[in-house]
Amino acid sequence: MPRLVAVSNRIADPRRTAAGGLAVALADALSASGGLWFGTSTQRDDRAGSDQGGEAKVHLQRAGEVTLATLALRREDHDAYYVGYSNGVLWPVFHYRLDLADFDAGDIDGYRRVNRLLAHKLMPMLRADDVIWVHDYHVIPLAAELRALGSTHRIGFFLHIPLPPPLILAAIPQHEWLMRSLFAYDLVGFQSNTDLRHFARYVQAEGRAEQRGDDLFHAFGRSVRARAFPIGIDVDEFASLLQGREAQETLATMREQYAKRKLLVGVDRLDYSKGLPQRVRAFRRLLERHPENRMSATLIQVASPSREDVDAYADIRRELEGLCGAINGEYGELDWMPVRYIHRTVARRRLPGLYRAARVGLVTPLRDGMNLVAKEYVAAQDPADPGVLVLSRFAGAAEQLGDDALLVNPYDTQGTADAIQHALRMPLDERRTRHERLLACIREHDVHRWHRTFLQTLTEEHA
Ligand code: GDG
Repeated sequence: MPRLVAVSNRIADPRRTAAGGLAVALADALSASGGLWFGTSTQRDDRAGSDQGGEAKVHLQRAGEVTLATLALRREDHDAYYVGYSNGVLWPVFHYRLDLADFDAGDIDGYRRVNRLLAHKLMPMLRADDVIWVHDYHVIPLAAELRALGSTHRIGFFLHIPLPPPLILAAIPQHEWLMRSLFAYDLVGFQSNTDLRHFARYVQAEGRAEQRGDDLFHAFGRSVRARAFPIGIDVDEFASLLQGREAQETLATMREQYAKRKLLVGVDRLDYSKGLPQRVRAFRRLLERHPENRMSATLIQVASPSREDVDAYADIRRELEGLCGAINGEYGELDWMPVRYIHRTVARRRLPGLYRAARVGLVTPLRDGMNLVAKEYVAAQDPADPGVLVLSRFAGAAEQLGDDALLVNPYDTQGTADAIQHALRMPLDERRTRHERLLACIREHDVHRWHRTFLQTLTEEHA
């Protein structure tokens, strides 16, 4: 079996629960082949020098069978590559938010420089028959940089976030260069069929690509295979977390404190793509139009801190905090607050207990590659008395879960409020039937299947 080398901006120690399902899943794939996981470090190192790396040394650490390799960047490089270009240009545009993209500040030179540096540092660590799997928008040009250094490895890429339609993508001044660099991969994976269609339309229109067969695209003198590989969670890992002490404690506390209430839960990074102000407005509309929910429906919104060095994130935080304060001021009673807003990271071991206590799971992003919280919420429910998932039609997860979740348009405040009301009133039979199908779906399309099918597709043409 060839060794697997995974590359992503951040890496996580898979032995720590806090790392989450993706790290665990990647670790499974990496452990089986004694693999290497390479990414940037949270440390800064001003000796890192030019794009060839100067004095910078890769830091190596063993985690069971897996080797973790990290590179510290210069502050200036990190700011240009991560804050400026990745999160100031690519993240907003790929989530259809041209209004939030800062094309001037987004430093393309820094993005290129860091990708070249990563390739220079990775290349000497590679063995001839390694298979390389590159993750996400921070490192799109990595394969092109590796090829420039002579790599002939099988290299796959998975985009965790959505790919927007061609005309939105075309707003990025370097769109052609970015998309052309995808053709240095052997396989490109997207979260959904919608993203895949956007890719096909883009390369046909802008790259005059020829599609050969179902998933093979030829353009820019190279061929690339592109497919949808919807990511999932590790359902059993999540179920076993639910049995743990912290989750059970959280569940018991919630049940005791909210014995007479109906809980709704939202768990998101505090990100403008997650539609948090829209969600709180819909909840407020629910209380306004369906007053029987007052003194009862309680929204617990965990909004974990994220990318606080990017301006747009400070704005969304202010807006959300203002809205939560206003709704509590207007509707709150001495013994009932409609919204509990928590701007901290809740321990991962507690999350399943929180999900299980909630009658409604609110997953209403404005745009999302997949959204794993939707799947975690389903996995944590009691099949005998499950809660209802209210899901945005703009989450990648809607392609899989859309028939059995209550689908909403998060921009439609009234429509979302009505769906929440429907969820709160849904009879047990219907809740059970929907949940059974949702659970079967997330089990079938779990994270193990995701990495297995991706890696099989990446390596199969090798034979
Ligand atoms: C990107 C794409 C795609 C959240 N708050 C806390 C916490 N979380 C955990 C959740 C979940 C994960 O973070 C979030 O995953 P999502 O999929 O919902 O969203 P992104 O972080 O934006 O991820 C997304 C994903 O990549 C995978 O491909 O699905 O579309 O945007 O696991 O539970 N975990 C803890 N405390 C929190 O407060 N411990």
